[in-house]
Amino acid sequence: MNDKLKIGITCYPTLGGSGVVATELGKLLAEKGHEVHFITHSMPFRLGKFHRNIYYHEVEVSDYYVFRYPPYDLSLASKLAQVAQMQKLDLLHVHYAIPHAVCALLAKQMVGPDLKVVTTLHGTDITVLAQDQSISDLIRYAINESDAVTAVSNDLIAETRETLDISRDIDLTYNFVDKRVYYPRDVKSLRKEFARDDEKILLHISNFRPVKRVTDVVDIFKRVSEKIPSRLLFVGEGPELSKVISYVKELGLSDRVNFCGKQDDVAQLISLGDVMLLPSEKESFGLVALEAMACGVPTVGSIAGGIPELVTHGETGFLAEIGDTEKMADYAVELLSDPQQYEKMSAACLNRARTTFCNDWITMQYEEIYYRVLGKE
Ligand code: GMT
Repeated sequence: MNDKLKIGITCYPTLGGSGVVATELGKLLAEKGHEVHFITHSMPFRLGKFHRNIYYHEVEVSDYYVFRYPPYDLSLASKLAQVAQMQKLDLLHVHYAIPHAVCALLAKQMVGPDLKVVTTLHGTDITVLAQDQSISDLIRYAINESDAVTAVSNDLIAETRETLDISRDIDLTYNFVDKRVYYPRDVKSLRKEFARDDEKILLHISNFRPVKRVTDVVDIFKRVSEKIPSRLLFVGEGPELSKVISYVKELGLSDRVNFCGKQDDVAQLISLGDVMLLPSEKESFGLVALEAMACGVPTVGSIAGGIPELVTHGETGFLAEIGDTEKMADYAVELLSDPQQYEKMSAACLNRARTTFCNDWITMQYEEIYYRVLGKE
């Protein structure tokens, strides 16, 4: 089946992994000839320059004086319906059940049943919001009423079923990275600005939310740096940043830790690293570990959520129980002090990223889901 489709995509345009995956998917679908319409409150941050077949429709929130809270959800639903009708969209692919799937279902009611709704679950609406009784019925409704639902790991599918008592089909569609962007970059001269030749570089990239356990990253690094000359690069910003900066100072590590702030071209920075640290408490997938894998950089992290589906323990990285920073540090030391094992693991990373998580393959899976809901199999 190679009918060209008209697809509306809604995501959190500025939010970490889910925004990146939604935007990259849109770009890949557009390259394949589909017409893609992003319907979001601001330009998705990875969209960048002009792309053929891609259109952007901004959701403007009405701030009428009777509203105590500006109704973003209603503005989005109304914009989704308007764009769907005007552009004759075949389907809306929304990322996150709350609020996006609920808004898409409302738009479908307005437009008619031919407009299909595909919802992708990324984690937080299941692992956090669904615990809240006041909203869990709405999340269940959004999931059950979507024409198709996908989730980014088997772990998230299991948690969705268990938490919300859901029995409908949920398609597993792993996250992916674009192999033309994520590959081992030649960063020899840039590396000199961050570390001496005899030093290893450990990396952590996140939005510094409490679930990322960023102080564990510092603990792991402290132990590693006692045995191996090394440096730690932090990329990203978020609520725990000040706490982490103080902790680094308190442990006397300031001269070996760089805070790089928010960065766009992370493939370049990841290629500087020898190990990615991801000791999260919750992680439905862990896109950053895949970005590292695609650059040949193994991850040392936690056995949390979907991470073990992505990082094969002993092959493409090492995993320990959440909070076991001692073990994670031991694994990192083992890896960094054995060049042969490192080379083997780095090669396994490249191979796994280019097969199981290949962008062509995952894009095709989404297309199959679209054709299925449209009855065009
Ligand atoms: O991790 C975050 O705080 C951001 C969040 C997002 O919406 O981008 O990440 C979630 O979706 C990503 C893309 O599917 C996954 O890689 C992350 O694991 C997931 N985060 C959590 O489950 C905490």
